[in-house]
Amino acid sequence: MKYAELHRLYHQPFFDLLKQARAVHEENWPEREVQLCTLLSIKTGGCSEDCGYCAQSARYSTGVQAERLMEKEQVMERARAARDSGSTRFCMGAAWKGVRMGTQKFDQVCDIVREVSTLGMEVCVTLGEIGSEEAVALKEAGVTAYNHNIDTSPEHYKNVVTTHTFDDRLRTIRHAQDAGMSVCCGGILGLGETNDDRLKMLEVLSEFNPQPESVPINTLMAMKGTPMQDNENVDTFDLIRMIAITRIAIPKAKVRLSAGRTQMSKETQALCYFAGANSIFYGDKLLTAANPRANEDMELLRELGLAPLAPNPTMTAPSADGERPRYPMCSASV
Ligand code: SAM
Ligand code: DTB
Ligand code: SF4
Repeated sequence: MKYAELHRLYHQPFFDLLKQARAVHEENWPEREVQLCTLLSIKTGGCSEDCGYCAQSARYSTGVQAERLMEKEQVMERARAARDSGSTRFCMGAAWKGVRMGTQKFDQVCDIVREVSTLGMEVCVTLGEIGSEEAVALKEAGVTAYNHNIDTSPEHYKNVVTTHTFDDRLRTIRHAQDAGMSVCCGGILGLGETNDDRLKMLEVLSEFNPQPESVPINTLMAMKGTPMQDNENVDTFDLIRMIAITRIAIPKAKVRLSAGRTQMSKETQALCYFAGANSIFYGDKLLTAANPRANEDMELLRELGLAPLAPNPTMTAPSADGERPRYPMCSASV
């Protein structure tokens, strides 16, 4: 969906936008279900990149200790616990610039993925930049979705990260799509961007072919020691509007209300569910930061008459419509 249309829809009166998003949501997701996804940081901290929001960058003193890649058995314990608590997706994150075929760490990750994929959950990984070979190997090992966020608009990206470019992000996404993995791609609100930047980010996401299977909408968790530690909080209505417009622009995606829920009231989260959010990170921890307690999330879903989504271990990646551009389409020049 193009920026001009997104802009028009976004700036309707709040309830008109919500009503429209709700209609799209009910048409595409009539089941009143919310997917529960568990995150695990399998390799924490010490990252060479300078993403201005991230507690795991080695450039900032954030108090996050760099750790080695976790052993397979430890990961399996956490994955089994996630499945037993009702999660249908297990997302493993590594604080790397990227990872290359033929390295020990890549073999180790593939080995972990092979084993986790036997548990019947969707398997998502986020390992930074990958090439086409790595993407194929990850898909073969059992990865169902690759998470790689564009985070903000093409124009604002350079104000957030300098060690890689927006185009680098798009290239990795294309490699994941070409290998037949679903793509989980979204962004963060609160990086000093304007409303227009948010809509331009959404324009890029919604012009992917195929559209992302899931779209995480994070709100900045301002990490002490990062350049963004004092950023202003995201306005609640802006967040709800963003969820709504994402639902309209990418109707078949899981829209995941992601980082930052510890700061949100039950009422804010309820409005996000109403506007089209149908997935959350579930469990007490994100990668390094806190998340609401699992029993509180379950209680909220119960109060709202929503239910956790049933498992779908056979998830297949959506296919592209007809001819598609060589890279996910990005209308802005970057
Ligand atoms: N290194 C990989 C990468 O950059 O793609 C994977 C891990 S990275 C931590 C995954 C995503 O988490 C980021 O793209 C960003 O959207 C989100 N994230 C990281 N730190 C955050 C923070 N402090 N607040 C909100 N979202 C955050
Ligand atoms: C995403 O969009 N959000 C998740 C997941 N993908 C990897 C990560 C959120 C990280 C929040 C900050 C932290 O835990 O350090
Ligand atoms: Fe590294 Fe990813 Fe954090 Fe950027 S967001 S510093 S690439 S872990």
